[in-house]
Amino acid sequence: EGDGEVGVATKTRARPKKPSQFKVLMLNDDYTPMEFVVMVLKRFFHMDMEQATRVMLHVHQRGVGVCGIFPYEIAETKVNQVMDFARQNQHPLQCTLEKA
Ligand code: NFA
Repeated sequence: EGDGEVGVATKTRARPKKPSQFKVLMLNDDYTPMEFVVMVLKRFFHMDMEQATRVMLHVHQRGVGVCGIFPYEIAETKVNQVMDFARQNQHPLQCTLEKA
């Protein structure tokens, strides 16, 4: 080909990858107050009171729940923001990432 590459390599190189999406999961614990979890969901995931309460109760009852699905860098930032905010308030609330 014109640039000296083989056809297969050229086509592969030219096609950008679709950015991977990641779920931000919230885990239940016995100590973080329900009101604090609702505040976190409103503050960092832009949920209204009804949505935030529904997700919080889901996590409380089932052990884990999805806060949202984002590109990797945004998902990781959200996890860090939630964990930092929980730590600052001395709550053990945990969030993790999972490939969507
Ligand atoms: N299980 C916590 C309680 O009973 C509430 C909670 C919900 C914590 C969701 C973490 C996540 N206070």
